[in-house]
Order: sequence, then structure tokens, then C-alpha cells
Amino acid sequence: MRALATIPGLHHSPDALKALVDRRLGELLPRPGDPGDLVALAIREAATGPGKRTRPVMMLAIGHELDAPTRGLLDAACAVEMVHAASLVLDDMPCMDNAQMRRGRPTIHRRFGEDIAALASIGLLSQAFSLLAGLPEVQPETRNQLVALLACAIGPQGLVGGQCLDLREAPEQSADQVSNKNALKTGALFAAAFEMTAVVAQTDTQTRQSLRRLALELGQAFQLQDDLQDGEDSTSSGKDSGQDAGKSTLISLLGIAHSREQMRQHVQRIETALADLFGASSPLLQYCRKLFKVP
Ligand code: GRG
Repeated sequence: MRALATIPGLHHSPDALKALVDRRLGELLPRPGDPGDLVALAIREAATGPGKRTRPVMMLAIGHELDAPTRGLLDAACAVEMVHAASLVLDDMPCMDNAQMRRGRPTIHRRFGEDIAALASIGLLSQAFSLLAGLPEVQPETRNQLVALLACAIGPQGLVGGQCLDLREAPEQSADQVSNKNALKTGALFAAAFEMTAVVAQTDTQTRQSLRRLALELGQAFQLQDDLQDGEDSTSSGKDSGQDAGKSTLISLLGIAHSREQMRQHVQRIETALADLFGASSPLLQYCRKLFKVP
């Protein structure tokens, strides 16, 4: 196995890991063959626009702690980011959230048209799975497991199911129902990402289960932060605000103060889980504090 540490000159700060992901995505994504090759351009814009790359950065940081083979994990992390990008393109479309801005830029369908946006999303999904199917440094059986984990996270038990609840939910939702929706919409991809990391690193079942629980906690905190931002000025988030108007969110049900308290509790549990798994001085703890703006 080749651990991240064996790549000469590689530092493990989140910024360095993000740069590594961006460089690899740049190598993997299709390049426009001619000025008319709109889908390739849209795919590139969707996957390499100025997002945080939270999922792949965390996969690499966790993989480093677990001594996972580098090249296989990096490509698996890029596959997860491609799925995330595909989901954002679809989520923004007029038939769903009808968003105008994402990451400080006009949304993909506004720039390229709805037809190209739908094709770019499908193109990203197909590229993610073809990447996993040919993943370097891992056995065919492991590749199969990774494909199954990611497929399940996208489907009715994951993003698709959560998005359907979000779009068609009955008006009066309980806090438990909203948490369940968030677990599907946001937690499922984090859970797949962390379990995939465990599979690439060939950890024991207990570590894999701990990582899954951690991911679901992270998904709840992440969605709460996203919802809290929805009520703020869009200049800080780079995307439309007020998208949640008329929807049940934990903010609309519990109020801002109670939601912030819930988020604080999730973050506390995330920190405890990370410290238990990787030690109190793990860089992942710092990364999470920054992610959730814990002073
Ligand atoms: C077929 C992939 C696929 C999905 C179909 C459209 C859909 C179902 C699901 C949408 C799910 C969705 C958009 C959930 C929200 C997740 C979320 C919190 C997004 C924001 O993530 P960040 O903050 O964004 O990581 P950046 O821009 O930093 O990448």
C-alpha cells in the first residue's frame, strides 16, 4: 500500500488536499474538443467551480489517518465530488429549486441551457462510475463494493429519495421527518464517502460503522448550516437565499436559536467521534471547527 505520506512534497493541510483534488479533477474531466463542445464545458464548470470540496478533502484526510492507498482513494474522492456536482446542477434547475446563482456564479442551466445542464449532470454520474470501475490500486471486489455504496447513496435510499421528499413533502412536517429528509439529501453522500474510504483502506467493520455514524452526524450539521445560510445575505454563500421559503426546515420548525443549539450539539458529537477515532490532535478536528465556524 502506498500512503499519502509517500507522495514527495505532499502536505496534508486541507488546502493542500483540496489542491490535489482540483488537479486530479482537472485531469479526469473531459476537455472541450472544440468551441461547440458545450457539455464538456458545462461538466468542467459544474465540477471545478469554486466549491469547498468538503467530501473529497475529508476522504483524503481520513484515508491518511487510516493509511489508505493514495491513488485509488484520490480517484474515489473525485468520483464522490462528481456525484455531488451532478446533484447541485439538478437541484438548481427550474423544475427543482430554480436557483439563479451557485458558488457566486450563474447556475449551469442559466449559462448553458437546461438541456445541456441535464446532460452535464448525467455525464458527471457516468464518469464517476466509470472511474470507480477502473480504480487503481484496489482489487476488483473492492471496486464492486465502492460502486454499490455510491449507487445506493444516490438512489431512492439517498439523494433521490431525499430530494423527492424536499420537492413533494406535505406542508406540516415534524422535526424527525425533516431530519430524515436531511439524512437522505445530505447525510447519505457523506456516509457513502466515508464508508468508501474505509473500504479502500480495508478497515475493520467497527471503524467503518463509526465512520458511517460520524458522516450522518456531519450531514445533519452540514444541512443545518446550509439552511441557516439560506436566511442570510446571499453574498456570503454565493447562492440564492430564501430558497427554503414555504418548505419545512429545522429552522422553520425550531427557530434560529434552537437550530443553532442543535448544530452546536452535532458539532460536539462530531468532534468527540473524530477524537475517538484519530486522537485529539487530528487535523480533521481543526478542519471541522473551521467548516462549522466554531470559534
Ligand atoms: C442524481 C446525483 C443525483 C441527484 C438527484 C437533485 C438531487 C437528487 C439531490 C440534491 C441534493 C442536494 C443538493 C442536497 C444539498 C446538499 C448540500 C448541503 C449542498 C451544499 O454542499 P456544499 O456546501 O457545496 O459542500 P459546495 O458548493 O461547497 O460544493
